[in-house]
Amino acid sequence: MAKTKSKKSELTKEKMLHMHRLMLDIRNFDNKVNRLVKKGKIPGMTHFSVGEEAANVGAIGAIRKGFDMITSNHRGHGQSIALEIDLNGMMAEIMGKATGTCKGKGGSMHIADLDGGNLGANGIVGGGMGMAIGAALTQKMKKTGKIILCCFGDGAVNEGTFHETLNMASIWKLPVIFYSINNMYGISTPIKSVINIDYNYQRASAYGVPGHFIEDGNDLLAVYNKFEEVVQYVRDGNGPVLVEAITYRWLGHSTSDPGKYRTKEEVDEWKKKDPIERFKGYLIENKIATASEIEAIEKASEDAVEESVKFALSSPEPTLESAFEDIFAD
Ligand SMILES: Cc1ncc(C[n+]2csc(CCOP(=O)(O)OP(=O)(O)O)c2C)c(N)n1
Ligand SMILES: [Mg+2]
Repeated sequence: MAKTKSKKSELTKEKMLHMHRLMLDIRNFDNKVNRLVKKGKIPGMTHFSVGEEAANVGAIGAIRKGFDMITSNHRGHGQSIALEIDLNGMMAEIMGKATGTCKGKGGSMHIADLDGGNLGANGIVGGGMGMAIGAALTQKMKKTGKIILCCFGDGAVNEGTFHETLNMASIWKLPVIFYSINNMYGISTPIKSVINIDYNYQRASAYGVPGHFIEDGNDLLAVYNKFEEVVQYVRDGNGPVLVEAITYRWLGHSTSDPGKYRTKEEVDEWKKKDPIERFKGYLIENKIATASEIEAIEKASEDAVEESVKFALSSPEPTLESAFEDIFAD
């Protein structure tokens, strides 16, 4: 098991345990959804964040929740959970129930919660980028002090909108963090086969934007520490940054992917870099928490996910009339 390289953190025990809990929630929630899809309880396509927990929780843990905002992509469960969007509402949304975060009309790929600061997941690769800079322009004009964290994958950096929005955010010095969560594949395409540079963050300099690299995106504290630095930079009015973190998805691209393009050895190698086990080891070795304290958190997370399933299964379907509601903005 690869160890976390971070030196002992200045973070409070409470914050660290909370982030550990959120990583567990992501893992448990997505594993549960995967099982429910296989049982036919969930319609449509779902994409899982299992393996990418630290890349999500470390980044979102450094913004101000309930104040700043995020945009996300098709693989958005991890980001919503890291932002502490209600698990019951998420599970109900994924099952298409009226009690879901979007009243059951969005499903897995369109979870949004404006009050919670999630401007929306998005099935269009790169689709969140335009929304992010629009929201960032609003914050700048209204001088709210809020920043936008725009999350996307490695595959999105070859979309035209990546180049357009990075350039526009740069010239207008918008308060936005472009965050490429690099799991090294866009469906079955290895990122290295579609870019002629080593890493995506290197593109930032072409737009006059600082580029930051997190080589070990499975090290929660490495992600958090980098984000603490860039959040401050952006909040101070210096304009956008591009951050890239290397991580890996353990499961297929979506529930319909048999994953033939990756070897078992490659997947197993990454499982040895499990972000959750590593952070648990860090907490225990540094005597931040005892094994029994962590067990209690593990149990609480499993219970919360079970509860979300009960809530979603017992929730009503949306009414037929509701199909015509929430179509136009007031
Ligand atoms: C504009 C657009 N092109 C293609 C697709 C089909 N598609 C869905 S996910 C995906 C790969 C995205 O890869 P990446 O951005 O690395 O995210 P990951 O799935 O690896 O998290 C593609 C090509 C799409 N949804 N939208
Ligand atoms: Mg990818």
